[in-house]
Amino acid sequence: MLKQEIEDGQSSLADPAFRADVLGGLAARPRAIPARWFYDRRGSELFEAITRLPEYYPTRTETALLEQAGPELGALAATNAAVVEFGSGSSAKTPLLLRAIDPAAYVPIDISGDFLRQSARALGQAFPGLPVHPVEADFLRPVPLPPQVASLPKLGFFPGSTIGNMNAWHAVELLRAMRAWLGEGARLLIGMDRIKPVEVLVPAYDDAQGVTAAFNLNLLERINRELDGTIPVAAFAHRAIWNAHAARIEMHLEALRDVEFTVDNRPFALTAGETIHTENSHKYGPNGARQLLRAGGWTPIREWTDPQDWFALLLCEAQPLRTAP
Ligand code: AVI
Repeated sequence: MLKQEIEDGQSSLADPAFRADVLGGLAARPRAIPARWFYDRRGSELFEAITRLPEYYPTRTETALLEQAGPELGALAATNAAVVEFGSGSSAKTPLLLRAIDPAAYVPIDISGDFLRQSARALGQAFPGLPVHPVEADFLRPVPLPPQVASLPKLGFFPGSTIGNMNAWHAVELLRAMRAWLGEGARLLIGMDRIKPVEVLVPAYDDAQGVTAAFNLNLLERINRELDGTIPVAAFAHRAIWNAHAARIEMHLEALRDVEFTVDNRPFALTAGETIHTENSHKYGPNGARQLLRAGGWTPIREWTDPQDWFALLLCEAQPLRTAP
């Protein structure tokens, strides 16, 4: 560490974007910190634990949908396709898709290099003949695809309803960017969580074992660890709220008493009851889902849902854009 950094109490290891988002987010009204910062090592482990919770229906529902859709996907997907997965390929879902469509190549894109190499290695072992071309990148920015897959038809894979963590503006921006990277004629298989009764939604984000609470509170621990914070973590509580108007679950961290702390030597004060907004998880009805995809340049061509209509898997195509009806 440089002397000035020691005096400032700053760690030279801290990600400057994390520091900027936290300092800006704590100073803003309403206070809010982007959900992407949940995923340090501990946060990623806690998220994996969330996906196994009895209350967290999305993962098991989507996995069952993929199993069910497998044969049809195999028939619908282009032979010789390159599967391009946006996000990690560590889950059980990727092998299900790869087995169903028997692609010519697999391109996992992830921001975490370690995680990416680990899951690419595991998939390489499970599918020995399959060329795997990992790309370490933030897929929220333009992604150069490996030249080896340039001439292959593309099937994008964006499972987990991660699109729901973006507001409509950013979701459409991302869908359009994916269309630009994958090219006209490409297909996209995307998981989207449905609007459903609040009695199902809220426990999925506020489970009895407190795993989601630990996941949310870990953000404060991370700030203390990486940005020299003095946040009294025990003075905050996890809140999961269904915002019906915006059709989203909101996660917040609520101050249980008046608190004062510093982050990176900057002072902050919250009064009891004030919150820091940490995540949105948007849910879509059938029409809303299809409209969002169309706005992003993707035409839905097939849809699979579970009997309770809790989750949807949509196959879309980047058809030529037309203005005439
Ligand atoms: C990653 N993402 C789709 C999860 C969701 O359901 O919105 C993140 C999550 N947050 C709390 N539980 C799960």
